[in-house]
Amino acid sequence: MHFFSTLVAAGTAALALAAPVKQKRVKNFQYFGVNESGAEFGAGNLPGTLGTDYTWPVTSTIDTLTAKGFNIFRIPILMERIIPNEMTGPVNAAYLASLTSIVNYITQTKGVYAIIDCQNFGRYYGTIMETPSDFQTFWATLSSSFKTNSKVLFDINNEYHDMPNTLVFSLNQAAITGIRSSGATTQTILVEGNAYTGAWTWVSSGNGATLGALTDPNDNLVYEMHQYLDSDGSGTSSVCVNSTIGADRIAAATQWLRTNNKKGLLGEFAGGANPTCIAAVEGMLAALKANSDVWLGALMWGGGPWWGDYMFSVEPPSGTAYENVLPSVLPFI
Ligand SMILES: *[C@@H]1O[C@H](CO)[C@@H](O)[C@H](O)[C@H]1NC(C)=O
Ligand SMILES: CC(=O)N[C@H]1CO[C@H](CO)[C@@H](O)[C@@H]1O
Repeated sequence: MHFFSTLVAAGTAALALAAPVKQKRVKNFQYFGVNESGAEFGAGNLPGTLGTDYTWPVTSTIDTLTAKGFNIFRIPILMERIIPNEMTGPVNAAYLASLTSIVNYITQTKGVYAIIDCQNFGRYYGTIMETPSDFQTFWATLSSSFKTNSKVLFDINNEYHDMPNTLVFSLNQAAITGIRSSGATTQTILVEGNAYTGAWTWVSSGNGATLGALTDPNDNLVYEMHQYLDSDGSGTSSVCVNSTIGADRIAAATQWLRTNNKKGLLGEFAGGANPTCIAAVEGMLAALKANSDVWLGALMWGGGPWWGDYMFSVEPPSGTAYENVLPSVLPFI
């Protein structure tokens, strides 16, 4: 009886303490979640047909993963679908309505965070974006629809690659300016780098040397990096290099974040459903946790209703990684 009432008292105290906290953190990090693919599928067919070329994440998955403790979902979209034909044009109302619906479900119904991610690799209609001022207008238009929702994070562009670092800098800076000018001043902005924004090459690619100088009038930038654990770091093989490769590959980026007084988010990671990869993922998550002053969290790649038997599928109820990798991730979040 005494034991029981102590527990009740402790629980009540914890509730009383927890009540004023507005932001919903996970235990070890500010953010931990899953990418939810679908709306960026079928990029070879633009604009594409909903239900044939692309789809949207399903709310039951958000329910399941939120119940497991995850508090952030990254929603990849295509720039050409949200603002077609030219970056300075208007939004496509139907695509925006679907995006808003899933974002509102995540942020309002579930009370957790949603990342709006332009999954465009620094390209628009397949061509490297060369005009930062157009990209500034693009982001001013897109962000204005979400400016009152502080649980949204804006992910400027997914995985720039094979373009000048100076252009990556200019595009990011223009997008930051566009977002803030639209009145979206409370949201975190996620900045990605060149070389597919790999954590393992953040310093060696020159991303660190160029992107550290980005400025935000609202001082709310987070550097988003991705890390896969196969030999070329591309996330195309279920074989990981070895059991320590996760911790090894984030070490230099961790040092860069700390030295430069920046915050990071590991926006994509995955490993195959096998013991070496699971050990490598666990080692990486332990290293992130040990450095959670600079790493705000991480997101698994990836969920979404159309992955089928994809090796990294975190989609409930039977995705390969949902069944075999996610249970090893949960203790770290
Ligand atoms: C894993 O591979 C990395 C990269 O080749 C190497 O630096 C590290 O020492 C290896 N770890 C083990 C335990 O062999
Ligand atoms: C590792 C991996 O699958 N990365 C994917 C990220 O998302 C884009 C768009 O869905 C894919 O093209 C990448 O392969």
